Amino acid sequence: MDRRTLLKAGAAGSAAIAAPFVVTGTARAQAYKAEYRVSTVVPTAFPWGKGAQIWIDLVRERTQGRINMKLYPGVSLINGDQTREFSAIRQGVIDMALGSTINWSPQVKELNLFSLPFLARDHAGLDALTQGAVGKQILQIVEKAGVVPLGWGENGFRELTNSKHEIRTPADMKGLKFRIVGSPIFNDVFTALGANPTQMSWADAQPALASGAVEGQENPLHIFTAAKLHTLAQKYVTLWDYVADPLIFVVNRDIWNSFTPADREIVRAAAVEAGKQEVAIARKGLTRGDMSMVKEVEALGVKVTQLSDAERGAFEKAVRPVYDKWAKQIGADLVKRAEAAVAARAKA
Ligand code: X2X
Repeated sequence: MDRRTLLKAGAAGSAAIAAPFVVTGTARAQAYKAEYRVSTVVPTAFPWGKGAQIWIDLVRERTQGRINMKLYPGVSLINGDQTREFSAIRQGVIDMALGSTINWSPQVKELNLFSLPFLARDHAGLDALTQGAVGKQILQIVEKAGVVPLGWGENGFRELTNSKHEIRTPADMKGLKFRIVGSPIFNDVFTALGANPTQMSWADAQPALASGAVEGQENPLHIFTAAKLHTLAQKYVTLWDYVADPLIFVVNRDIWNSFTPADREIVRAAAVEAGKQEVAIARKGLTRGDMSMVKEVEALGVKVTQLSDAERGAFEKAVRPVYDKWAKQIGADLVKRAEAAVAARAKA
């Protein structure tokens, strides 16, 4: 029996229900599944996986186990193909997720907003985007695209790493083979910088780095340390903060509709709370007052390069045509609103 049939059976109060728990007493009986499968790309050794687990634990506790969620990291429900995650949630192959805007942007073009190079600039800029009117609009777009969004988390600012030499200028990237993530905007950015980009999943990236098939990649420092990228020949890191990668907590629409209003509120509030905790974990050691994460990476024998504003500006200038091209595809109005929100941000 598939889930839809199960829900109908539940509504009709059929004895054929396979779910172990049925909520009664509301106008319509709701059939709950024995387990709700929560997808992430990385497991609980990473802030991202931790955030999903916090959500899961909060919901279990507050529903007395009525809603039993389980983490499926490695996008294992779709064989690691992270760019298919959004479609899989929409179709019900995945019940719930804490997912990256990058991975969902092939289906929701507006999510490329966050991949516009050098848009967010810093944590305050990212907060100005996700926590304000722009963030609300993005969640409405995600909802229209067919899933129920509940709140924001964060993977982090994506930094440049490679096995060959220090990168301080776009010229240093010339010809270097980079693994890039699944949205075509990354291909445009790395091509504009003179590098040689190849799109592949995170699962494929690690063996490709190990074998030297690719020489570099870009990911937040918490991904770098948890995945031990220094053991995959990544000896040079450049902190350029070119793209911030937010995460969104979502639920499949049919699953959402099957919950009682009270349980929906529990699931939503738990996502918002887990998001707040997760963002704090993702920023640990990467704030102005505490940059201990940089020391942690250096202690691994890695050279960490911090750019001056002028050096960063050279990268920004080189990718400007890509920014302008994608701003049109994302929607000029949305991009303007986002730029204004970042410009008006409270500077820490
Ligand atoms: O694939 C990546 O680089 C990762 C883990 O950061 C995302 O899923 C966007």
